[in-house]
Amino acid sequence: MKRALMLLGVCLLVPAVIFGCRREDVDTSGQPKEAQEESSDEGAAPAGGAVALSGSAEEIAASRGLSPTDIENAVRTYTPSGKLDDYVMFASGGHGGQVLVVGMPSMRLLKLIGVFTPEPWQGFGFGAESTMNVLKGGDTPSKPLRWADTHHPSLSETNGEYDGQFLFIGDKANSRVAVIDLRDFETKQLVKNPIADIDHGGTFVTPDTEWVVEGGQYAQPMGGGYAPLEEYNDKYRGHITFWKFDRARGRIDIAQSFAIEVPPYWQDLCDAGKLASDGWIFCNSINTELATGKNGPDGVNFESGASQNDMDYMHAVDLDKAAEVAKGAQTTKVNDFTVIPLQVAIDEQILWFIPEPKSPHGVDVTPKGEYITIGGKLDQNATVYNFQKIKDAITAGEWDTDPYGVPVLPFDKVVEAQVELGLGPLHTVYDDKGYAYTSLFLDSAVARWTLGGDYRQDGAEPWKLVTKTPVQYNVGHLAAAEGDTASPDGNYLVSLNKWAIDRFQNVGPLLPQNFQLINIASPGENMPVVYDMPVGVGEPHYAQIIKADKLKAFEVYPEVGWDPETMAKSANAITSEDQVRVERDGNNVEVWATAIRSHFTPERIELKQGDNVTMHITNLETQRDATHGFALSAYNINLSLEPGETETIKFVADVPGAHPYYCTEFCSALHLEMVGYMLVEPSQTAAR
Ligand code: K7E
Ligand code: CUA
Repeated sequence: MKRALMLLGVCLLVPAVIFGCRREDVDTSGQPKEAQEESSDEGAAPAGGAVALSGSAEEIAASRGLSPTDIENAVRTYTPSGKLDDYVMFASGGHGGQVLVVGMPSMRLLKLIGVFTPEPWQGFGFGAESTMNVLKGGDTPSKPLRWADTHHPSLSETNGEYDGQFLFIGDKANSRVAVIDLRDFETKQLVKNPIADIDHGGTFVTPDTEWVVEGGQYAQPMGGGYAPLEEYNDKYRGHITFWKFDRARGRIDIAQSFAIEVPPYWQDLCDAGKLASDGWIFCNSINTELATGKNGPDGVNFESGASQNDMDYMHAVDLDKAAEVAKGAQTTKVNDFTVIPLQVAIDEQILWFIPEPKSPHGVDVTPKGEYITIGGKLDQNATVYNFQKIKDAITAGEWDTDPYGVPVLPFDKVVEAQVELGLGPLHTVYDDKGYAYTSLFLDSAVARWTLGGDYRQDGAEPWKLVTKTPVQYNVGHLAAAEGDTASPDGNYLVSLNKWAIDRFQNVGPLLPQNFQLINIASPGENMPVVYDMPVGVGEPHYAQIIKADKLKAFEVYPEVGWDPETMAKSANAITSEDQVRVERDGNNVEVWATAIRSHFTPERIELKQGDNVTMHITNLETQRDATHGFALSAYNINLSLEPGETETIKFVADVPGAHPYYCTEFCSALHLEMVGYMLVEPSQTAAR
């Protein structure tokens, strides 16, 4: 403790030394020695004792039990009020069905975007037509879906660089893809895959965002038909779906999208080639054993049945060729969706298999596109493939076929390196220094290792483990700053950990997740965890991190009367209170209303039970901090009207009564007075 205090003093007194203090106080595990001592001695903070919150910095730190390393880490991440973050992380909200927007390095939650799940604050999914239309786009023909298991967010790219325009995210549970417009950070479109219930490899974009890739997962009879599991090999099929993105419209064009039928292996994660491998898509797979599960005590369950083979197959897809074939006559339609049949994919040399060890997970293309790294959940290695060698093997015509006739390239001919990392390697990201970082699920660690080829660092041995940093715990994905682009930034890495057993206050048996910020700015063995951020909404899976200055969101909508669905001025907008009106045609009533601090116009709306009501409300405000809400409990309506926004609601006035509607944002001193009455006269009274 004395030594800690001494170091602390030096570090605090000489800011330049703060970073110099680091090396001697951190062992190669990346864990601060002082913190280890502290936690074994006295615990991180005095329990029940008084904490000095006044006094010198040294006194406060000593009182809170902070080591010099803790203080360094605080200095690395602390972001004072009013100072903005350098990066913004878009993280999947997992079961929450949302996207989390997090500032980095402060790890402050900036926003939670409703995507697949109704979100009350944004009025997403509570009557506003613009949002109801989005949610309905993600429904099945028979069921409304209002939940999700969001997995992989993907920022739009131009020339392989994040351009800050759009964000996509996949819903594994319901095989859906969402489009979020980063001008207003709102969800604009959900598409439901018409040929499969469930996916996993969504979403990943091509370097110019022409295609949004959604790989499948659990095979089914394609399009949702029935077949007994005894007919699994013949009747069940996997898919890889390619959604065509129309950037000008900001929408996926379903008519131009297509899928490739693939064998009933379980396709897993995907990634898009870039630069050297532009035009290709890579997806790993599991269950090449074609296990079908057990029913009762006999037989083999999936967990062991699908883990027998030493090798599964990475699927390599020639997307340029596939896109050509998808326009032609060799395709079929499944539930009205274009599908390239498996045999056509084989004949046209669209689909290639590449052996990958053992129960693989993750497939991650290097920044310049020359290599592809695969993790193996039951392997100790990351396996690196060389794209040039893949092309050479195709040209050389040396391949076997799998039972479905898909060519399988020889492993030895296409592999570049196998790097022994530890237990349970999953996902890999890259930095600007020639390092790769792989999550080790079973080790609960992040491995840093060297790349070879053009990434090779002077004097460093290529394809070699450099160091491992323990994380807490059960790491899944990693996200690196600008990490999936052609030019990653380095600097920061986030370890997306599951079930943080002992990191936070106990909040009951369902454990928060843990985003751990790791400083990867220094080369070599130094890559410590510097911050923990609990995530209490769902398992986040994946995130992407963009430089903050690439985001150019609207401050307010460009014009009063803006429709966030069309991102243009609404035909139903009115721009002043003079234009407020109620028009009745039989029992169809249309209302044009406004909101401005601190009143709605009109404040009385008189209806008759059974009226078909259409109401357009325009927020006339043009200042940034002037959002108004519109809550009408009797009709389950809850809107958020951002400055300039026009929103439409439609309902049948089937609940008679005198219903107040009010503004839900504390918009002014007289916000509580921002209210109106919707009077719905009962029909029997009307008849009298
Ligand atoms: Cu969680 Cu990318 Cu769905 Cu691995 S996946 S962890
Ligand atoms: Cu408008 Cu409160």
